[in-house]
Amino acid sequence: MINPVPKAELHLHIEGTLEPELALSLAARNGLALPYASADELRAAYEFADLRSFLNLYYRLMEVLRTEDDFADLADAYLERAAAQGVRHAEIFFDPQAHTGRGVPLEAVLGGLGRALTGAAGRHGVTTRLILCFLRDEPVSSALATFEAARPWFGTLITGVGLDSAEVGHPPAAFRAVYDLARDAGLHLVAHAGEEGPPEYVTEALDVLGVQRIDHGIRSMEDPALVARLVREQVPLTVCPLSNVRLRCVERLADHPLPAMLEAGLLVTVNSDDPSYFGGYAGDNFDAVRRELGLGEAELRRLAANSFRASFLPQEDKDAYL
Ligand code: ES4
Ligand code: ZN
Repeated sequence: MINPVPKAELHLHIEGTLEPELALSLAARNGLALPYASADELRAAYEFADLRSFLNLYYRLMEVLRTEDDFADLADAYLERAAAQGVRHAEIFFDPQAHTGRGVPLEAVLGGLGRALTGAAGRHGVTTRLILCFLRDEPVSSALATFEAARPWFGTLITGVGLDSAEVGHPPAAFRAVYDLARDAGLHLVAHAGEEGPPEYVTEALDVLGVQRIDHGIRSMEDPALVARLVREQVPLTVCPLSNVRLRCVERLADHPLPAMLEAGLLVTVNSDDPSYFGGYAGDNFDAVRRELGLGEAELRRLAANSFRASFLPQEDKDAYL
């Protein structure tokens, strides 16, 4: 790590931190068979044509997560790695429907994540937030049922909602009702938009869902009027450079729009998305953009400052980092 600058991680799916070694050991612990004999064999399967092909492996592999201890071990391993890469604050997504849909109780998921996150400040020097994501390629009725089931954890463990999974063909507006409920419950609101989907999905997430941040948002750059609005309103965009290359949203890192986004005055941050699958954690993403995009010290400091500004930390905590 060349640049372990203190930073906040704002776009991180906890299920996407499942490293091959942990997947194999959890499979063994739970008496499950995986069609991969070794971590290297598993890693060799990490070759993706697009978001859908990644999601297929992501959902397949998370089947090894069964018990409260599994979720605690997953999150604790992530937080230890994040701390080593300069992450001081992590706002973590999880996909409850991907677990309850295969029979894992919400109590096991949240019991395990809660245990790891509660201990993270003391164990790893990392403060945390947890954001419940709805799967946009599942029915809205499932999102609503998940939201109601998670109510006991609102305001304590869960402090926001998001929207993820297969984007194209699943515009944000369908989820208006559940976002209205989340706003009424005092939760923060974010959504993935403009990763593979068009700039119109970004506008919809802002206008119909009322989100405070856009996850990815790189395709906003295709619409100058939208860019002007995002700059004017200083809407944070949680950009994930290595993810964009691995999922072929961007052909090569050298072609990534991040420098143009900074130049335009957008409130962009650099994040890791699914670090086990995409080649690196937060610090690795910072290193990659410094190396491949020629960003200088001033721009890296700006990205780190943006990560705290765009976080859901209280202002006095942000001020301590800025
Ligand atoms: C995701 Cl990269 C990405 N996009 C949408 N949903 C996701 N879930 C996990 N990673
Ligand atoms: Zn994501």
